[in-house]
Amino acid sequence: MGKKIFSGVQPTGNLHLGNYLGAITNFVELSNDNTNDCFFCVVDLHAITVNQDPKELRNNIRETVATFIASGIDPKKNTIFNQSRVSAHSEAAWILSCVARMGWLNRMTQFKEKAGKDKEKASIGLYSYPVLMAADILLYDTSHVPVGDDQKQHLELCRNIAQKFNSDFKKDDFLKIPEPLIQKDFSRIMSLKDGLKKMSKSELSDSSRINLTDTEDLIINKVKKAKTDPLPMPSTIDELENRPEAKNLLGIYSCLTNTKLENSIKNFSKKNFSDFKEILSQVLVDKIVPISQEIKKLLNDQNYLDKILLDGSEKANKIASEKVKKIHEIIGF
Ligand code: AQP
Repeated sequence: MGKKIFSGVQPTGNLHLGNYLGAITNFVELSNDNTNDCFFCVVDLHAITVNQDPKELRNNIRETVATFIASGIDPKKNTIFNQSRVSAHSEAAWILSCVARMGWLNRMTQFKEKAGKDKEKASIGLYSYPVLMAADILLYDTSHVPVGDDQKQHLELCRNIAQKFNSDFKKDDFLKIPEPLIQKDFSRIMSLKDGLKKMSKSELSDSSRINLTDTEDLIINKVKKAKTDPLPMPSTIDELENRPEAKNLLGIYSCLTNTKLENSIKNFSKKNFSDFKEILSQVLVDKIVPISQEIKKLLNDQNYLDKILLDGSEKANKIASEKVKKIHEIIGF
């Protein structure tokens, strides 16, 4: 029997190489296995945990769908939809927020990172976001969730919530406990400006990331300017320990060319960063530019993208509303 896959991407613009290598390539691989049943969700309810411009949000929702398709997800074989169209997600999130414990949420490091020093001013949604994520996953009896390494803790919370619900209401296996699917190597792609910071959409500096809509010139320029250190390229894995930028760039190269990190290190050992960067740029251009061009082409046909979301949400709605109905029965509504 195949896997039941669910994963989401926030339509917050600037989808980047981190989203691609950490999550989307995994979505594509899983969706190519016909035995799997895959749900890929544009998580717009998650996006509004921080301020969004309504017009931009609408465009970003379409751009996320276009990115899924341009990366190789077939909308005919997989369910692509946006979360806000399926009201069961918000409903289940409320119910599960009465199951989740404050102590569990207080431990979530992503909230601490995103809220920063000013956590009094962060939205309640940003704090309770992982409960909505748990609802997203649990409504579909998901068996596997492909995510980047930064989501590991949220997935653990989702498992705890499901276990507590099942045990509180003595309904073994009612909420299926999902397994994370995290890339083995380089599950966290770092900023091009700081090898210790995650590559992120919300980072102000555009040169910190390779966007999936970047042109050839932009990619070449960003790689040229990417931070490195003054030493020649490393010649052993141990050397990478204290050289986060070298580790990140070699990791990106290895992921894109399907090369073992050890072999990439061997290939570029003691070379200048500038020689390596030229090769890395070309690899990135070859992978990203066709996706970027396809995204732009798809965005010209908004009706097509809207239809995919409409069809997907109808399918998702049937499954999710049925599950919420059962949850209502269990809890005594
Ligand atoms: N740098 C990354 N490396 C590997 N995987 C990553 N993901 C995100 N950044 C990296 C994975 O991409 C999927 C979709 O992410 P998301 O859009 O839902 O939100 P996020 O994790 O909050 O992504 P960002 O870029 O960091 O957004 P902002 O800046 O808005 O916070 C997830 O599976 C995630 O793990």
